[in-house]
Amino acid sequence: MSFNTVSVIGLGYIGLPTAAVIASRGINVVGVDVNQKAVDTINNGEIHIVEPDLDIVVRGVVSTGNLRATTEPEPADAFMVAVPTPFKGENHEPDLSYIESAAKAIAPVLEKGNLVVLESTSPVGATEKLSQWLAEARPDLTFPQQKGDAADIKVAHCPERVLPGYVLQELVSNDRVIGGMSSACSERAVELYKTFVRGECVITNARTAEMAKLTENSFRDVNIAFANELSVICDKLHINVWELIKLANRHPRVNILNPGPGVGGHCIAVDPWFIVNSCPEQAKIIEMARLVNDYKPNYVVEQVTRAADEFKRPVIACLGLAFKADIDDLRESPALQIVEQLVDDGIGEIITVEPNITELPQSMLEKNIELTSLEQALDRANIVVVLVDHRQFKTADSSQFAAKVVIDTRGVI
Ligand code: SAJ
Repeated sequence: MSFNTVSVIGLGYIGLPTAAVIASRGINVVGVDVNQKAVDTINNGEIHIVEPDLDIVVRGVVSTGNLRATTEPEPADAFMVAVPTPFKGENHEPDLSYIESAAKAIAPVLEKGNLVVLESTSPVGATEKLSQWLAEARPDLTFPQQKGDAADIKVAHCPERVLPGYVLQELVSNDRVIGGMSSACSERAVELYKTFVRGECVITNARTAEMAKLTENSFRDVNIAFANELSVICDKLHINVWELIKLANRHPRVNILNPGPGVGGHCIAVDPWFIVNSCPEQAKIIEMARLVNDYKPNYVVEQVTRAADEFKRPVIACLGLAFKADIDDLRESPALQIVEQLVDDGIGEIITVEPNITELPQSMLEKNIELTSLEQALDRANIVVVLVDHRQFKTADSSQFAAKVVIDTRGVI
């Protein structure tokens, strides 16, 4: 009943660390990705994403031959699908096309006794759809929706829950929610996860597992929206929101998160929409939280615009571009959105500081946005906008900000 070969479909921020950790347990792992460049990079023992220590683990498992990447799926005992699940259109409809493509790609190599696990964060019902797509492609095999525990192929959902920046620790230490399409599916999936997870593997059904993941990220989104709403209220009432939240959190049953310039990343700003899309009439708070958080970058732009009105053509230093502290990931970043909006609106001369990158993305270079050091930025700026609570900003000498107009969206100064 052991796993000799595990195939991980999708070698991105979740798939690659998962593949590497399983390979580090001595299991033969075949990683599959449609991106030939990513496949070549991994086979060279290098990585195409940024995650602390991942390069060391990947180099190790590629050199021992435990991890190999390819663009074409091969037979394996288990398949773990870790592909993107974005949304599309105005109604934030989930886009399951990557899951469908993955299903079509692995179906030809499936064999009786195989386990297929969906790891991608998915709307409720996606695991059933995955199983349906597999069944359509392989009428010679039976699937849980037809045969329950007796099916040839076991299918389960086990949502990833790792925090970018701490992926290698959390992959091993976090508890896992395992939702099989039948009990036998869950049990087989637990066997797989037990090969590398030290946390508890808690069994449920596939739909509940899907909803559990969406619930976790929606909970965080709603809590951040509450903090963001408080920050706007506090501005109006001339109260320091950071002090307020610190005080309120001294209550033993209050735990408010931190306001910021908006919610970024590829999870918290996306996943709640899957719930809203399935139950638009019922998911009122969840939808409102999304709207509050999505409005926050506009509010920051309004704040900066008001401050800039006091100058002729101010130099505005924007500190931080990443979507959160101490990472280099600029995707879906509210900080980036704010900077681009300020440039488009022609509000002064914009300079940026992002200690975690060496070059700005093309879209910013095209707008002639400058990337500079913290010292240079503070030297030149009339207005300083703190957009990310990077370590370098938290430890900066606060007297350097004394003569500036400071808009501190993260409360670090
Ligand atoms: N943020 C705030 N205030 C806070 C906390 C976060 O404004 O108090 C902002 C961050 O700056 C960032 C965004 O929210 O822009 C999201 O950051 P995050 O650290 O809350 O979450 P992610 O997107 O990096 O990772 C989340 C995690 N989910 C939860 O903590 C419930 C992670 O465990 C999930 O695995 C991940 O989503 C995912 O892949 O779904």
